[in-house]
Amino acid sequence: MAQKSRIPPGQGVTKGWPVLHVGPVPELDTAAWTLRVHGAVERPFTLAWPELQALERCSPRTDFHCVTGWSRLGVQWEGVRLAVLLARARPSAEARFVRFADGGRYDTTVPLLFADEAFLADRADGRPLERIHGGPLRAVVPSLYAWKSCKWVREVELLTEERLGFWEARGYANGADPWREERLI
Ligand SMILES: Nc1nc2c(c(=O)[nH]1)N[C@H]1C(S)=C(S)[C@@H](COP(=O)(O)O)O[C@H]1N2
Ligand SMILES: [Mo]
Repeated sequence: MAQKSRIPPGQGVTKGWPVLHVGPVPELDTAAWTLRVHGAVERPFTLAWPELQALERCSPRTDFHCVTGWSRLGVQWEGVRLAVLLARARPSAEARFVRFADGGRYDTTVPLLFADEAFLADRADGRPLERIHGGPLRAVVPSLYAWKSCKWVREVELLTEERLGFWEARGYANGADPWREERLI
């Protein structure tokens, strides 16, 4: 029963880890890699890979629900909480949303209310995050459908107004709550 209550309506558990994204896996070199934190913040900054690695770490265990119907339970992530980055950037009083972007075509935005649970993961299940799953670094917003968890994240942008992301602009329900089955508009 405890197990069943963890699975949102219309979802089925997978033991594997399907790979889903639009376009090619980006070519990335951690030597040239940067993460930019900007937008409606008092102190925008850009981190190089070693600087990201030096930040306070977290290791949340979360479930991962894809809107196409699979749920992967108990992923053991490691990374940096979004809150650590935001404490340094100091969102302005008007900031309401946080947008994650991969530097290419993909982006997605969530209300700042989710900032406390969101994190940036560079390891999963005891190994460096595989490139196909968004390595070297992906965003994770555990309580929302997985399209809100931007792979290959390069940019964290604070917004004062909503901006629809790649899938949200193509008919996905912006709320993305798996427990309410907010799948398509
Ligand atoms: N940059 C980027 N991030 C992305 C996507 C994408 O196309 N590009 N797809 C999203 C979707 S729809 C899903 S279901 C998850 C899948 O993550 P996975 O391939 O690690 O299972 O990544 C999300 N993050
Ligand atoms: Mo998805």
